[in-house]
Amino acid sequence: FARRTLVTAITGATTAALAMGALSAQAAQTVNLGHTLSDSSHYSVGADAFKETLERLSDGEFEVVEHPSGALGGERAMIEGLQIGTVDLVITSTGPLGNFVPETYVLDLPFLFEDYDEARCVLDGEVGQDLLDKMSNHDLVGLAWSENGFRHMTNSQRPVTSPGDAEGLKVRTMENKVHMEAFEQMGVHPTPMAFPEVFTALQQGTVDGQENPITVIVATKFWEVQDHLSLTGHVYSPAVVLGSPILLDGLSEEQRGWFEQAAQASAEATREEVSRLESEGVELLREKGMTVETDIDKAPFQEAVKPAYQIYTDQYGSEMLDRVRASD
Ligand code: EAX
Repeated sequence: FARRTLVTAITGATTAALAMGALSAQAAQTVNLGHTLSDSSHYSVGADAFKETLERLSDGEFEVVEHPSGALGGERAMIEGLQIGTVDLVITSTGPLGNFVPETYVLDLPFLFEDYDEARCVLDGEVGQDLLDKMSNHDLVGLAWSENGFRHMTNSQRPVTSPGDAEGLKVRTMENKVHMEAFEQMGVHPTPMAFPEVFTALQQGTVDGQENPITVIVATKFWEVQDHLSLTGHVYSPAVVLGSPILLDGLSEEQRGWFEQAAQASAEATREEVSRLESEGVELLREKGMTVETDIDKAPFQEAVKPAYQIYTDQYGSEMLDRVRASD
């Protein structure tokens, strides 16, 4: 706690010094950055890195104010905010993004990536860049691919080690039709919901379960309302640093470059935190009383969700999927 206070004091002093330096020229322009997770989460680590980098590179010309815990709304609402300019920057999963940029749905297919290396490699390569570029056709600026992590299932009813165990459970999903389709194929009842509502829905028993990366389960204290965790790793959940075109299109090339570098630094810091918590987090969740099923045979889950691929390619074709598969 003392260390945290000291860090805050130093950061505060640095920010004040930067701001005073900038004041002689012009007042710092405040930009807001929203995300749905708590201020102890990997997104917050990413937000801190963004703030530090942008304020340093711009020599105090910009000041970043972080709004964690869904203070600016759920992810879908914040993306809408970017389009109309009420929100400047967002760190979000791809959960609701396909509703705006359908090209990103390919990334939401279950069991698409084998491990973190493979996912990061695709997102950092040509396909990832292409998807970021496409966002500008939908009134969004894709700044960098960040990370949420591999998603795992939790529920309040029973340990789950097979699709049969999961059958009949009411599970909150993100507002993403590729995810919903996959869960339906698995025999669970998908209930789409914005993240800020999930904790209460679990607490009140509106839904039996949810699925999220270890990082999110830890940062949201889901152990208080969920007894069972299964390391299904059924889908990789990318995150992305998005900007508002209303802010970014008005900047000089140099200024825009600062935002791009800040987003890159944010993504790197977030990925590091995901990797760190991936192992430590499971231990913590056990200590908090959750049963943890680690030995999951993924084959029956993969088999169960297979029709989701056909449904995806019927609607969107197979070009993006082929490109992802060719580049990992
Ligand atoms: O982006 O909605 C979700 O379950 C997301 O994983 C979470 O908000 C982090």
